[in-house]
Amino acid sequence: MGILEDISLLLQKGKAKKVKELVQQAIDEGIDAKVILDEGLLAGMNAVGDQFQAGEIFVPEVLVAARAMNVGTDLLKPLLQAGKSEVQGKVCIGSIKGDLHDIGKNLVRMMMEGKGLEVIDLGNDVAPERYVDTAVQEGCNIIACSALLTTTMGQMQNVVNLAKEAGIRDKVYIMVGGAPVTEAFCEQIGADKYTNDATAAAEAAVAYCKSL
Ligand code: B1M
Repeated sequence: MGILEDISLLLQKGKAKKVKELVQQAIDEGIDAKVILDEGLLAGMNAVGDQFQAGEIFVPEVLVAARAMNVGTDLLKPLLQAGKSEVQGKVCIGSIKGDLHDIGKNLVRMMMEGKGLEVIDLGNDVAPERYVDTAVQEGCNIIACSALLTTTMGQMQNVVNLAKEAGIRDKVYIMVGGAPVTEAFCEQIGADKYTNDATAAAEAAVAYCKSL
């Protein structure tokens, strides 16, 4: 069994200390940080999701796996952020109202910061008003919303509507993402950009800011 599979399996068991050791070992062996993230940590987290859906594990097990994921991601952070560029731009990001999932949102923030963008992290369970108020007060170029639940993604429509009401719709680029979100949904709610992963989100944010 390879080291990436070991990382995935240990993450599924919530063994944060072991995950940390193996992620460090994988880094020392010269495995690319993105590969460790995708084929080790994220593969493990997806398996956790499948087991949870199948009723084989429950919320406490998912939580310890999430903790192990965060420990591993922290180690990869400096490597994933290498090669910071000098782009100017301010983003406010959060997991949408009703949604407590923040691992994906944290990855998006990390990748955006890694590209040199200034990111205001509003946390999770963020009301649409808060994104828009922050964008107005802080002069954000981008509002970035993450949703992991089909029951919360609809709140993103309220962000778009409120940005219109606040008169900032033409000044702010609204980005959406998260597992249940799609390109079609992005178009349907009148948001500006859907991306399916953190790297693509950061690249799209940079491309937008450079176009200003
Ligand atoms: Co929950 N959960 N969870 N959960 N959880 C899911 C999402 C679920 C799919 C599991 C399942 O049933 N298979 C399911 C949702 C079903 C649905 O709506 N379709 C689910 C459920 C039902 C629930 C609860 C309702 C369970 C309950 O209480 N009965 C509950 C809801 C709580 C709430 O939010 N109100 C709940 C709770 C939890 C925990 C708290 C235990 C924990 C979250 C811990 C935390 O985040 N701090 C948790 C977890 C960990 C998961 C799974 C297992 C993993 C999610 C994750 O972190 N993935 C998840 C199953 C799964 O996804 N396979 C599941 C790794 C992360 C990196 O991926 O966030 O998708 P993701 O981010 C990706 C992309 O989506 C993208 O970039 C990342 C990759 O680079 N991305 C963006 C994300 N945001 C973006 C924004 C962008 C662009 C890209 O632009 C702005």
